[in-house]
Amino acid sequence: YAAAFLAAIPDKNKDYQEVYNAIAQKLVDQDDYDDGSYGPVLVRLAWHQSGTFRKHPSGPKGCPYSENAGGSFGGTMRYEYEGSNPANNGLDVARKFLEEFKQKYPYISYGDLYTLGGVVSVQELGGPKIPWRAGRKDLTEKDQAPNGRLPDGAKGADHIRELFGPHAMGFNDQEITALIGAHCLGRCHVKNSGFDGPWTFSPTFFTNDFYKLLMDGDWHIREWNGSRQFEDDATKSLMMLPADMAIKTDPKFAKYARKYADDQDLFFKDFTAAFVKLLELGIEFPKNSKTFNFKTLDEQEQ
Ligand code: CCH
Repeated sequence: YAAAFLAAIPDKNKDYQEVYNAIAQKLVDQDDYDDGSYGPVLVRLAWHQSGTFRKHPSGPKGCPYSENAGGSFGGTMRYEYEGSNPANNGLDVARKFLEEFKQKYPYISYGDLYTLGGVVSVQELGGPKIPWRAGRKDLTEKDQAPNGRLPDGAKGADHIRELFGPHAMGFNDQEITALIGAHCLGRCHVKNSGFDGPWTFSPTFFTNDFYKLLMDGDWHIREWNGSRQFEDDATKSLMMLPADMAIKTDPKFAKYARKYADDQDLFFKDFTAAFVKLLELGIEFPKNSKTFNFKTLDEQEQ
């Protein structure tokens, strides 16, 4: 096996808590975006930059990490091809939000910055602590993964398993179910995806509400001119994608969704492990590389 991308050992003088704080403070200062936070779109950027990783990329056979392996290592969504992938519609907003930090802290790579933005957002919006490591390196335009590796919201359980599963990103059913709980945050925008609306009543708070609403609520197909999506019977103000609904109707996914609906601590624990794995797909960190456990802004004030 060829080696995975080998991360650099971060210099001790590079203060990533400082970068964390700067991003977190901008989230607080610019609270007039969307539902009141850039956090959700930053989480989606971290995920879409990471989710292009494939164990068996369509490069030369037998060399799983050879070329175009994808993943967050190279920060390649800043380039035209990957940036304009329709699956990444709307993520220019997140990249623009973060760009000033690349200028201000030139030691941070784009891959580190895009993943760190997701970590800051999960933590600052009330989610679990996400241990994070630095050392991704900027790759070139040639290193962009082929488009078509990110999941389609209109599809169901087979599609999700194929794109996240052992032959693709390497996640099992439990991890897939835990990851999709990030839909507690944010919303769908017609101009980006053709879908519309938030999954929860509190799209700027990281909670297990996605599972509670999905599992305990009743859902019907929304009558409208847009893409096929579900609407809650109770208030007709929330949405689920066909892909989300697969988590309820597929018994193997539903088993975990039920647990997460009943136990937010368990969701936080499992989400953390799966999200760290996602952000580090295809990357080999040196043995002595440091794991950052960032303090939130609130914790630092105390
Ligand atoms: Fe997602 N997601 N996601 N998602 N996603 C969308 C928005 C967010 C799918 C489809 C969509 C994950 C998995 C999946 C977020 C985090 C994660 C949208 C709307 C679609 C469509 C985009 C728009 O219109 O702006 C599908 C399909 C899957 C899996 O099968 C995973 C995994 C994560 C993170 C761990 C977040 C956050 C958003 C909200 C973004 C925003 O701008 O509010």
